[in-house]
Amino acid sequence: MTAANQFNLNFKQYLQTSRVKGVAIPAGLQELLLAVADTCSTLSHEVAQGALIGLLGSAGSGNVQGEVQQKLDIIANDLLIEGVQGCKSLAGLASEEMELPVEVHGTGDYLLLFDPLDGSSNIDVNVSIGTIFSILKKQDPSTPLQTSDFLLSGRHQVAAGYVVYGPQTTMALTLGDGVVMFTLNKVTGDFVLIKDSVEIAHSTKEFAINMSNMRHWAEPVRRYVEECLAGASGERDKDFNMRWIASMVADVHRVLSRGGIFMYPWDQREPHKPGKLRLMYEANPMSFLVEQAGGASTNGEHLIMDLVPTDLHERVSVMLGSKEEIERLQHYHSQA
Ligand code: AHM
Ligand code: MG
Repeated sequence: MTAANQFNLNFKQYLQTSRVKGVAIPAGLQELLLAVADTCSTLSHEVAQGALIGLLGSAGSGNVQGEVQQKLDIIANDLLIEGVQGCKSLAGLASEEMELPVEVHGTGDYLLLFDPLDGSSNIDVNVSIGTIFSILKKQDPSTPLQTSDFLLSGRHQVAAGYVVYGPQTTMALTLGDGVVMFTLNKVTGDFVLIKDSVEIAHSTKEFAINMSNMRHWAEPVRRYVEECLAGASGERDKDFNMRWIASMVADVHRVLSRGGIFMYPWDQREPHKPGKLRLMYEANPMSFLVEQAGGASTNGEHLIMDLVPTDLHERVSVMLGSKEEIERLQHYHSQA
């Protein structure tokens, strides 16, 4: 993506002046992206208030995935729906928190998918959480919205990003021509460009995985991590560092910022499920960002972006980040 090379551009100015592979961003897409960013700006404010406005704790309900919903999961979901429903270009939306898609302007051009509040287990302990979003082009805008309209591979995404609510509120975005980052100016409520051409270094010494599941992993993942743990005295000839935030947004933000890999692979705790994370509104948008930053993303056998979903809430095994490490993991899977 190219825009006037000024790091004081706000998000609206950025969208108006950018070219994606030489082409201006369609007005309808600009409108939708701005609505998402504005809602995340509001949500950032709510997140920061926490207990002061009674936002912490469980909502006492469950979502379609059988997971306990936190109050903030529901608030974030409602805010996003309300924030984008005025967008004429939006045909419909789907969320981690709702079983079925919601029609917005049925025959619009775009479909929005989101995880309104990723990292729910971190809400009450004041650790970074976020919002993940993916935008698809509706294949036939003339037909009424159906769930099957959403079931497209990640390669069909026209935009994807996340907003991480941490010490700073930062948004990463790709429109298919590189990755850019914006930080929220909490005084003006504007996202301001802070980084263009985000690149993930091809090699790394840092990995992220929930080690408590080690005994349940498949052999290729165990082999990979054991080699990392063996450090300079083992196969890898270098010492590795490990991080696990338990918010995919925050872990992927670290990977985009300083390299590394993030894994939430299939494991034997629930062998019939392909993984914990959801393909359409977690793995696909993150894979689009990572690929656009020069990294790679796989389920072990296939690039995640190539998977064709059969279910809106489909789960997937995820390994993403620095290219050399992902290639190594793919190689171990092919040998197993
Ligand atoms: P969520 O969308 O319900 O918050 O679940 C997804 C999160 C990811 O952000 C994170 O990587 C993972 O779940 C952490 O899981 P675990 O607690 O098993 O380590
Ligand atoms: Mg999530």
